[in-house]
Amino acid sequence: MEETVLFDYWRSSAAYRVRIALNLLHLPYRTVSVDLLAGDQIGPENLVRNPQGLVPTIEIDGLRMTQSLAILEYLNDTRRAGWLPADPAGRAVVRALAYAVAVDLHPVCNLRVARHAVSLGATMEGWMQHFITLGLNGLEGLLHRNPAGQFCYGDSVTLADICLVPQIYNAHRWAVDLSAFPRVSAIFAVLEELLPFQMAHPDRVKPAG
Ligand SMILES: N[C@@H](CCC(=O)N[C@@H](CS)C(=O)NCC(=O)O)C(=O)O
Repeated sequence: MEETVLFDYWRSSAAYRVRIALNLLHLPYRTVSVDLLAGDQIGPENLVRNPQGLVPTIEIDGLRMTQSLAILEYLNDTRRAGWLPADPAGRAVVRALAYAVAVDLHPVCNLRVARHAVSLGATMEGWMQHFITLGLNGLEGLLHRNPAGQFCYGDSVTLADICLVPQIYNAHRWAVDLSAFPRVSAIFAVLEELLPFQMAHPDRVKPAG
């Protein structure tokens, strides 16, 4: 069987999503670090694998893939992970929760965006706190529409949970006040106890040195 390789950066929340997914599936993989602070993402080697100049990229099943949500859906479909409900309405709800984090909140907090904002006079902390708070506020409201269950949607892990945990890591990193988000906080408290999530935590995968 071909080796699975994840091109990753320890603090990247998009890569963190994929690490969680691989761990949930017990899929062994090797990591190649792309140092975002050193600019490796826009170096020629990474641009060949990821023309957007981003992480993550994964090599799996003889394929090379980018975009964490697309990777999660590929893993879900090929490994029958069950990260999307069986019914179309449920799938739409879970995707909406995942997109609220990965498509709306996360991109404005991306390194290249935040650095540009800082060059225009924002502070990194102020920018992050503003947009993470705004994004989590919307997510909290969406979650209250489906209050049953210990996770974002019911009692099994979905794409939404895989997106939530890296975002809360970032919220903690930037000292965002989460007291106004009780449902987000309660779900996170359950998820952070699960081993596949713990093993994907940036502190567990940070390269030595
Ligand atoms: N939509 C992409 C986003 C990937 C992304 O934004 N990656 C960030 C790290 S979380 C990155 O590589 N940033 C490098 C940069 O901004 O220069 C995905 O989900 O894979």
